[in-house]
Formats: sequence, C-alpha cells, structure tokens
Amino acid sequence: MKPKQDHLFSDSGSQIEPFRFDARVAEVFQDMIERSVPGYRTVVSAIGLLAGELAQPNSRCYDLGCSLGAASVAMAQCIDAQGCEIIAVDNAWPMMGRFGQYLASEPPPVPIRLICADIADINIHNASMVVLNFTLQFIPVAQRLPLLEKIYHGLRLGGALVLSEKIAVADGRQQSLFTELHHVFKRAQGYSELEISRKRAALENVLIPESIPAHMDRLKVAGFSSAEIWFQYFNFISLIALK
Ligand code: GEK
Repeated sequence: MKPKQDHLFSDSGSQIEPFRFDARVAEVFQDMIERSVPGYRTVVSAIGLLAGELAQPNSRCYDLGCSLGAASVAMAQCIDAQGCEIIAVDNAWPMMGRFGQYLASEPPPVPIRLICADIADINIHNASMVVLNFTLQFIPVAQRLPLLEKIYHGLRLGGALVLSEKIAVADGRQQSLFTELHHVFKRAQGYSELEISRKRAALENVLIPESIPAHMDRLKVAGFSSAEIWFQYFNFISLIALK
C-alpha cells in the first residue's frame, strides 16, 4: 500500500510546536523519512545486508528507535544465522502500535520482539548487532556516551553498532552548503519552502547533529576499537563501529 503523504508542515496559520513522534507523525512517517533523509532507503536495505553478515547464531540484534520497523524488517529478511531474535525498541506508542499491526499481518522470518520504552532504560545483552538508525540525534547530548557504553558492553566480541546520523561540520561555508543541499533534496522530493522552514524550526533543539570527529571520539571513549563510515549523502552518514 502507498504510504500516506506528509503535509504536516504545510499549514502557515498554525503555531510551530517542537517536533514530537506523535500519532500524526506516525501516520505519515514512512513518506516523511523517505522524502527527508537522503539515501534512507539505501541505508535501510544495507542494514539488512549487514545483518546477514554480522548476526551471530543464538544472538540478538537490536533496533533502537525503530519507528515503524523498517530496519528490523530489513534485518529479519537477511539473517540466516540460527536462533537469532530482533529486539525493536521505541518510546513512541503510535509508532509501536503501527509496527505491531504490520507484524501481525506480515509475520517476519526471524522473530521481532517489540519493546515500548526509552532506550536509556532497557538492558542490552548478547547482541551481535545494534542499530541506531537516525535515533542518537534525538537523544540529549549528555546521555549519548552512557548509551554507547551500554551498547558496547551488551555486544559480543566481533559485534557491531550501525550508527546513522545527520551531521554538522565545523567549517561554516561547508555547513551552509550542506544545509542548502539538504533543502535542495527536499524541494526535489516535493516539499515547499514553507514546509521545509517550518519543519526545520520544529526540529530546532530536538534533533541535535554533531560532527563526525565528535561521534568518532565518543565511540572510542565508549570502548569501540574501530569505526568506519560506509555511507554519506550530503550531511547524512552511516558508520559501522566494531567491538
Ligand atoms: C528507521 N530507526 O526508520 N527512546 C526510544 N526511542 C526514541 C527515543 C528514546 N529516548 N528518542 C527518540 N526515539 C528508524 C528511524 S526516527 C528518525 C528513526 C527520524 C525514537 C522516536 O520515537 C523515533 O521513532 C525514532 O527514535 C527516530 O530506520 O525521524 O529522523
């Protein structure tokens, strides 16, 4: 079924509230993220391929901030290792409700367990792969290192974290160029100037991007022995960090 189109920021009359993952967002989320995050589909399908490589027998794969479950479903379709379980976590009930309905109608080839909770509050244990696909950017900066430390400790040796983020860059001219290029992408996806500027205002102080060096330094402090970027499209990246 074609996803419902996102027009949430097209009304110039309403007040701009800080962005929240509520029922209205959940209803249009698939269309919203595909038209807002350059390369989103590529990243999701690559997460499936990575899971095919990295998932170890009798281990867990975590999808933290799973939204409607795109990354979990991609992983489930590619994992061959026996005895794996996918744990999908999100603290937005409207997202989890929709993902649960989808799973009831399309049972996945690998079991997916849904947990509606803050990712700061869950245990991570016996993981061979953990995915933070555009989620860490919504976590308060001070909570990011404790979360990555918890992920590191919950991973098996040889396990991997896949971290996808919107990034900021230090050079002012490059930052302006990346921001403009992202807006060019959104315009090409059919978003109007009004929608782009209202969504940007709603995400101010909600989505906090950091630089690649800031991410790399934090991953090292958390214990990861190496991290490499495998994808970049304008100011959106995805990296693999190995334990
Ligand atoms: C995808 N990974 O389609 N605890 C749990 N969930 C959270 C928290 C938190 N503290 N903070 C935010 N979220 C998905 C896309 S979207 C990215 C991820 C975006 C959840 C939030 O409810 C939302 O569903 C998700 O993180 C971020 O592959 O919208 O740009």
